[in-house]
Amino acid sequence: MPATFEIKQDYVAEQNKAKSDWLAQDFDYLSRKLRRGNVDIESLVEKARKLKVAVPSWGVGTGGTRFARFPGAGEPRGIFEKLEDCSTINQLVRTTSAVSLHIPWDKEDDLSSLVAAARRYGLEFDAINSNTFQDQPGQERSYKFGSLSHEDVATRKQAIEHNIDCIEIGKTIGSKALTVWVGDGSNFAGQSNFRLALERYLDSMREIYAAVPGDWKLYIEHKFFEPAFYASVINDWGTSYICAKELGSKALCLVDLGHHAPNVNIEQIVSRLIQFKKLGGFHFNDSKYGDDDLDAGSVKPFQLFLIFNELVDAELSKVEGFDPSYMLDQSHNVTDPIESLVTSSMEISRAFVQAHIVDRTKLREAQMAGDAITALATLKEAFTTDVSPILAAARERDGGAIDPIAVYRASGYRAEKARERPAQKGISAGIV
Ligand SMILES: [Mn+2]
Repeated sequence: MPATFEIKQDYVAEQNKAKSDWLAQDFDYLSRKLRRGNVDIESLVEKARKLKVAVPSWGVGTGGTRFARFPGAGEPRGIFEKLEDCSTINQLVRTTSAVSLHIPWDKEDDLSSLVAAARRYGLEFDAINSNTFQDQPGQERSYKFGSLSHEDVATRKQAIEHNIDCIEIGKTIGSKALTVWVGDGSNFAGQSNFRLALERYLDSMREIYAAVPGDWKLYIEHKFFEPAFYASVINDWGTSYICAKELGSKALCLVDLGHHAPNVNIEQIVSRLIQFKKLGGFHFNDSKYGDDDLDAGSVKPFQLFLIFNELVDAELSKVEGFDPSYMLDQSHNVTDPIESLVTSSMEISRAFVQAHIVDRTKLREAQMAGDAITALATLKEAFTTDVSPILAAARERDGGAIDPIAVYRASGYRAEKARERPAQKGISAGIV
């Protein structure tokens, strides 16, 4: 393999030097400010260093809409180049050492080379995602009218077998979870029998569940619309919860932030799933209307904070079995995908650290006293605290960049990749 451009560790360290004095000053100020509220800044830095967010392999390519896709320069042309970009993201932020694969988009016959490449980059494989929402070349039966819930038993069988193939791939590369999202649903009233469709889905999922290893998790991802515009089979968290409960302890619910109607109280859904031990994890993104594409924290940072408020509350309360996986799932249509994923991972860390600042004793007292003003003010105090110096210090201590976007841009990585990776006709990587 010819040597390809990479951002050298020395380069990151050199770039950090120019910012380290300012960081020390900001860190010191924040440290003193937090101490007034009996918060130890060092413990927050350690929390930030431990947080892990998986990057989606499909996120490093430019996404698109159903209208068009505008490819960027130097896009990865296959899974090995996607891993290279994922490694660059992790090198800068140090919280994204896991990559979530999507089969068949990332199908690779030589799995041992894939594992070796990941190891070389210091990456591991997170949940593996199956795909029965589009037809693949040479596929015998079409998913036009559904997959796991299809009326036709042979089509269901094909979709089940694909999921079992994904589990087999996952076993080889070290994944510990399968994420199943289906595009099944209907576009017209009367097109589908709701009850029978869900029964067929559950029957199919029971077969997949049986193939899931004992130390794995099976994530069920709900979505209220799209590609089906009248009704989705797994339309909401309630349906997801019921299916996870029907299937058994390995089955858990995955919450994709963009898969809810506007203004739905997602933090409350998260709380419910925590309470009933069915929260599997997240696909983080943000949304203004009905998409699931925008960068995490870019539209509703307070919502992201409130979700982490629930998660941190569960962590501190030591809720039994609480161990959610964090993944990003976005479509980058107008940005350099690396910059979007870097920024988004930092927003996840920001919300997580801010949620750790919440004075939970004060909050609880306000709740018991019926003091809504103080309760909200307690949350807002944490949410309005600029924890950037904590995040920067956590990155720097792990060898990452104090200012990841600045380092990335200064490195010329994208221009180098544009030279190394001339565009190929027909590449469709990145469509979510
Ligand atoms: Mn998703």
